[in-house]
Amino acid sequence: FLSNPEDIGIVAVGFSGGQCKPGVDAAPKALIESGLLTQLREELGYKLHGDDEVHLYSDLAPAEDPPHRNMKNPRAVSAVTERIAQQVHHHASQGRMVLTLGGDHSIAIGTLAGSAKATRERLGREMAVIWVDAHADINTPETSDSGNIHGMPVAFATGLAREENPDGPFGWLHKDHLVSTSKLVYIALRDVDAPEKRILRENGIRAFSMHDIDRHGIGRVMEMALAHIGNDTPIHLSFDVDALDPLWAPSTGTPVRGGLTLREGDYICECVHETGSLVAVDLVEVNPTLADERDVGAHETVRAGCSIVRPPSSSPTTKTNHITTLTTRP
Ligand code: HAR
Ligand code: MN
Ligand code: MN
Ligand code: MN
Repeated sequence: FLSNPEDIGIVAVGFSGGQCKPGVDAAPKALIESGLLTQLREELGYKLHGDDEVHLYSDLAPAEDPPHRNMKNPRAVSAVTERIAQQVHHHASQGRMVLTLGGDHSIAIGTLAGSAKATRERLGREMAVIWVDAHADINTPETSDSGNIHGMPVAFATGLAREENPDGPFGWLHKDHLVSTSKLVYIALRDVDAPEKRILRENGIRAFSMHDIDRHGIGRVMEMALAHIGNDTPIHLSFDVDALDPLWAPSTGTPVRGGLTLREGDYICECVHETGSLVAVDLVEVNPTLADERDVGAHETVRAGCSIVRPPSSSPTTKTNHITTLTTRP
């Protein structure tokens, strides 16, 4: 049902206001300079749409932005995500797959709103979300300890953190923008706050932790995740680079050990791509300024991010990437 599966809308957002560490705003530029978009365009033959500009949205930051419901930078994050929602909606309405390069994970309030609304309007369908992350990002402003909005995007996207005042921060979110908790699946969780565990349990949200991946293997976990979503359901994939183990992606604001291998991360994306139902992808939380002593961390993390976004170069529709030549004996 993707009318233009070869067309990708690019939204590059250098925004860091959903958390407190500077540097995550430099990610889109670093990803683009390392050749991500050139590869999509020239090697893989996608038609890219966008304004070839990394949006910083500094103009949207209000002069004063005191805490609201305990959130830090509430008006700035609200204004930026509202703008992102419009951009994503614009691309998705024309049947383009939308690739958003963040930025911290608060930007997903905008990407999910834009693609959920466009999917309803264009396909008359409710979209599913696969959230790949070490964290559940489902704190409400009231349950969050940190007040950082990058720990809350799923609560806003599902309506669990609804703003009653339509003129208040995030008052722009309407029911057309929302995602159902029954269509949400988590993969790679390993650092979930106590109130978040309660929210997941009370809403019956499907979650595959690192423990589940160890027990069943990533192959079986992807089968179960996609079975939960159901065939032919439009999918928005939101990939936080901290889902990967810090061995592969150390340059991120809140690394948690015991994560996915780069191959497991790639495999998740390949499986979702193979469904043919992908409507949007976010890649977030790459922070190229948080390098390790040898200064290889940033480079490795950017490379990992590129690997995650890039679809398999042998088209999965031809199934050639499943043929393993290693089993052919002379
Ligand atoms: N749960 C914590 C909070 O609410 C930490 C959130 C974490 N960071 C992220 N998001 N990188 O995935 O503040
Ligand atoms: Mn623009
Ligand atoms: Mn996240
Ligand atoms: Mn995370």
